[in-house]
Amino acid sequence: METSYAMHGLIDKLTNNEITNILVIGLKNSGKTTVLKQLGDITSTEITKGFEVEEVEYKNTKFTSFPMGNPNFDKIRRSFYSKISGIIYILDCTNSQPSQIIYAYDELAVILKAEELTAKPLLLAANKYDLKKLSFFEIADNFNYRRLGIIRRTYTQHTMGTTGAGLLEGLEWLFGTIEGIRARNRKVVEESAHEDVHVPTSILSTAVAFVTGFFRKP
Ligand SMILES: Nc1nc2c(ncn2[C@@H]2O[C@H](COP(=O)(O)OP(=O)(O)O)[C@@H](O)[C@H]2O)c(=O)[nH]1
Ligand SMILES: [Mg+2]
Repeated sequence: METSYAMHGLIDKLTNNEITNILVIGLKNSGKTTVLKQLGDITSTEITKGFEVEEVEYKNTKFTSFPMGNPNFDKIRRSFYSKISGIIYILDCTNSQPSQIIYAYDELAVILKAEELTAKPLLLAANKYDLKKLSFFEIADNFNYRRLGIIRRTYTQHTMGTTGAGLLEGLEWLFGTIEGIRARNRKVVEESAHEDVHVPTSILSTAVAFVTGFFRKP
């Protein structure tokens, strides 16, 4: 499939062999399975009746999709959160009834409250735009991005699960953002490693100077 080849090139370029887990969520029928199929071969596991986890894996990158809207399964989904680097939320653009889009928003907001997901970048895939295209304005009007997390990076992209249109652009943003976060974290680690060498040495040399000074006294 064309999208998966292009996507694989993107992953090769951006993930530097680091393990990357992407959480794919969306209400029933939003297009999760259809989108995943564009990314590669799906492995599907029925954890319990009516609860299916789907995975697409390419090298060190794994997309895992969980169903929503059933509190009984929240615990299973949560156990996966600490490994996640980024989130794709699939929104059905044909759900243009205000009550539907508010429901989609509320369900997402509940998931994003999890501490482990703070600051994880969110790609909002406004799917099925061939059928009914909610404008970015209409989406933004209903999706209160500030409430979804002030420091979270969010990007909205129109997609078509059936053809893969828009997916690559959205993933380019998501992987680029994840890589940016990693690069910053590496920098922080390097800087603090530098401080580690500096701070104890100065404390140590002060202590040594004090002790040797003490013993040198007649
Ligand atoms: N027209 C159109 N239909 C889509 C698109 N994406 C998914 N669908 C259809 O929406 C239905 C539900 O999709 P599915 O992937 O099963 O949703 P899931 O429940 O979230 O896994 C299926 O009939 C898909 O063919 C799209 O972009 N355009
Ligand atoms: Mg499905």
